[in-house]
Amino acid sequence: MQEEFRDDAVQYFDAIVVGAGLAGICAVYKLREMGVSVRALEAGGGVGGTWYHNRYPGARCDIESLDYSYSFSNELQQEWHWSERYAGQPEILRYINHVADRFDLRKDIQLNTRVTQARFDETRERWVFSTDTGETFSAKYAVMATGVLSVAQVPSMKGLEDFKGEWFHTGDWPRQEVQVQGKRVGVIGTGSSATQLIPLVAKNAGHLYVFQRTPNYTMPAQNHSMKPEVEKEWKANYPERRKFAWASGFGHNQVSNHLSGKEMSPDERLAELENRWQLGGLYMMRAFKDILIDPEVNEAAAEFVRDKIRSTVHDKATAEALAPRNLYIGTKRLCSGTNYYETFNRENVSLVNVQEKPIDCVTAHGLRLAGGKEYELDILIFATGFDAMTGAMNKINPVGRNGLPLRQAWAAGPRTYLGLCVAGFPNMFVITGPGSPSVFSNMVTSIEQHVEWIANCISHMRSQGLSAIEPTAQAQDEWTDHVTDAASKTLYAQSRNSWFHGANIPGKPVVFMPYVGGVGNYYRKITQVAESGYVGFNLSTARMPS
Ligand code: N01
Repeated sequence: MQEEFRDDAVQYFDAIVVGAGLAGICAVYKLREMGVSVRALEAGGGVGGTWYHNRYPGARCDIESLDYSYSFSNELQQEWHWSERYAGQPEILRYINHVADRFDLRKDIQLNTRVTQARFDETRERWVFSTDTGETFSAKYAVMATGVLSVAQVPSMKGLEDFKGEWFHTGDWPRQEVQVQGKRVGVIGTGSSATQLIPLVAKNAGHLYVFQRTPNYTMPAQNHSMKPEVEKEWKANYPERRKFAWASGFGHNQVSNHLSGKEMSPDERLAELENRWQLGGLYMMRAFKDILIDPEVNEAAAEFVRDKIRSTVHDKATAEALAPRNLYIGTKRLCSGTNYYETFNRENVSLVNVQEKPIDCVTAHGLRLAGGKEYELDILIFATGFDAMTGAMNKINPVGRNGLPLRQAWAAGPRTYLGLCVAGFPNMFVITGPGSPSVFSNMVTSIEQHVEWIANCISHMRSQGLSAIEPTAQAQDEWTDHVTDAASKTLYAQSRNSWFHGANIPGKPVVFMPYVGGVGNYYRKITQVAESGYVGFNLSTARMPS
């Protein structure tokens, strides 16, 4: 065989994994286990991805800890002790670091290294990566573990550069503690991050102003210390628990009610909603099988939550302002928090409606709304979300076959086959990409499913001497149509003003990005079919030694 030319200035691996969050760590573990030489390139100063950057006060997962963890090692899941039902960010970050150490993964992870370019070299059928450290890497496989909520979105606001106080984004929170004691703090946004942060900031701030544009529904998390009997039961039954999660719609062990809200009497419906409220967090979305399909059933749940808001918040006008209208519950990601609505009963908290009078600009000393009213602030917190699902990939903008940049391929919205691969981008795998269940699931389950698929695919390619794999345009088109079609049968299609649709980013195509069909069932079957015989893919045999 012909000897491949190797450039000393280039570092060669079988696979480059971009990102060392939960997905990247899992990919490094799995690929290394099968003898693939791998290097993960991570922009952050530590492993953890989302959990490294989102260290704002109150950051916490809303999937139960025992579920939101890797299943790939029984020893790991047996030995790790979660201290709370829903783990907070520091504990999840400790867990990820523990995994990196326990499996000796750090030697294959390069921190403080941002991938600035990725290009498919068609002659060699290899990916070439450039980084902000000035290095070049070459790899047969590009595994994009870039995260779905990893590009923080600071809305463009006039005057921000003139602000004399400090400002932060929840998704890019500093490592040192932010001192809010006695200060005038403004929070822009009332999504998941804000609803977790607000109660904790309110406890210490001199005064907290919450600038709300669209109220969302916030469930009580009902978090508590881990109950020893619960942990014991899980650890005794982990294989069954994981199996259940993998076969379920959402990738976890939350039990769904399989009845339609319409099959229940008003009293039964109310009892079920109360039960879900007490269970807390995302359990509400499993109250009825048609909660995201039938407007009437959805409205019953929405009104139930509005009543809870009214009975919690003392000031009537504030309660009404916090109660969402014309928004199907769950079609903007449901929030889960602790004492969120109660916080608005505090003397030092004010809700400011910026729907009627939007924020006009940032001034040297605070925020000015349209109409001229100004709020003086020492600290401004943007809880304004992310360029979700496509942001990180588009930022790298990989260049595939025929010089096609991803941004061009996705100009009208992301197109993938199964959320895993993109036509024209051979040997590039996206973990939990658009078109996969990802954000509608327990992310760890979806990550493990994708990593397993990728590992099996690479193993198949190696055993068959294949040099490149990519989906056919037809398979990708059919899958993308199916993703859209599945969403069109739900209430998501009628609530387009969310990051699920990319609507929070000016100029981004408004297209529903995740797959609502669930992790188990059809998606599992179709990914398995795709794996057995690689239906829907073009495969090529080696032109060059790899
Ligand atoms: O961001 P968001 P997030 N002027 O996009 C407002 C996951 N997550 O960081 O709705 C005024 O949900 C915006 O208002 P509007 C979870 O998947 C999970 O909170 O566009 N307001 C909205 O209120 C979540 O969904 C966990 O009108 C502006 C807010 O900012 C996802 O991350 C915890 C504005 C943004 O809400 C993102 O959540 C945290 C402007 N110019 C996050 N621009 C858990 O596991 C934006 N807004 C619990």
